[in-house]
Amino acid sequence: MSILITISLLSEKEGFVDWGFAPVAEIGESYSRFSDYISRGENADMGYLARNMEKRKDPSLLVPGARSIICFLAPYSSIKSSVAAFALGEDYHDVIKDKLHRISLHLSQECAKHGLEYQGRCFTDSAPVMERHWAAEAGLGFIGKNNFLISPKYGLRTLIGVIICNIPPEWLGERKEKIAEGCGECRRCIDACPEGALYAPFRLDARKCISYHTIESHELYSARPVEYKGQIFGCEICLRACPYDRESEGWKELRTNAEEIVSKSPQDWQDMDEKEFKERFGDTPLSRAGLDKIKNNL
Ligand code: B12
Ligand code: SF4
Ligand code: SF4
Repeated sequence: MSILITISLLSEKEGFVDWGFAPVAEIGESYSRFSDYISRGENADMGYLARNMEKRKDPSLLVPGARSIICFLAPYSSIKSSVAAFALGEDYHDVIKDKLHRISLHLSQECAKHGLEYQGRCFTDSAPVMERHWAAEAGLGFIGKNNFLISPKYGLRTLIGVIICNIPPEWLGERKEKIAEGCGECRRCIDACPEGALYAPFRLDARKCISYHTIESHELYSARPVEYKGQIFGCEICLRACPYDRESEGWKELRTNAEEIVSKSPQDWQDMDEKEFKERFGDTPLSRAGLDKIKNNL
């Protein structure tokens, strides 16, 4: 069995809706865009984004001998609530990484049959890997003006998982063609962003972004820097404005708490104590912000 068939089968078995790969190379234009974004201070207080810049530019610094970047798309639901839909179940970092690790283990066994000692690492979100750039390079979608990796077939409700490994790209079969930009004259996402955080095509200033302030910023504000529009964790306005967005059930692991969250009133959150929060939401993305922050976001 070739490595190519192995990945297709494993990707399907794990429930990813699409996968593709690109050869490892230094990043050009996307990296300049990224470093300009950092120079303008648009990363707000996410200091980690400004670290490990050289690894972001050159993924072979993350995995010695790296040859291929294999990207996977994980679908999540379109359920609407005050919590962004990706956060309505288990923590996607854990769910996606478990799946990627299982795939990686199989790849290591396949490589051994071909006389290659496999080296590979799995990433989703938490490392200096430019995931949207690589998913676009792998032919899984185009970068929309709202910054999303948009799959014309599967929409925007996809999270990206990545394996960087030493498998030669020629073992992985034919590379998918890159998908042409699909926004055209549309600007709905920019017009919809309530705080002007998305202030021009492909330009997002996190200092004005509801998602940043409700998830990533550790500050407990006495005066809000932006209006949250009823969101207590994340924001989907520039996602829902997009004509490529569509209804999605997504993985069930990523919506296990949906019913409970949808039915919760602000008072229910206010009345919750740390013990209950830990029991109910300890293994979910909400724990990243913590209960005090969520109460501050109400
Ligand atoms: C930091 C971060 C955030 C920050 C800051 C985002 C920002 N743009 O400033 C905040 C907290 C605001 C955030 C919000 C969200 N995030 Co976020 N975030 C990240 C993280 C960790 C880094 C992204 C980053 O470096 N941003 C800085 C910008 C400048 O880089 P970029 O977004 O990668 O864009 C690059 C490419 O798109 C390319 N590019 C852009 N335009 C163009 C145009 C052309 C022509 C070309 C060639 C290239 C190009 O160059 C850009 C600069 O390098 C990634 C995971 C990762 N490791 O990549 C997840 C990630 C981007 N986030 C994700 C998600 C789901 C979200 C939210 C939807 C969550 C929510 N519901 O609240 C929102 C969406 C906001 C939005 N419109 O982007 C997903 C996106 C999946 C997808 N299909 O695109 C990612 C990939 C996580 C994952 N593993 O799935 N996020
Ligand atoms: S996530 Fe919300 S605040 Fe941030 S850019 Fe999109 S619409 Fe604007
Ligand atoms: S809303 Fe329009 S401009 Fe924005 S990403 Fe979607 S198609 Fe592109």
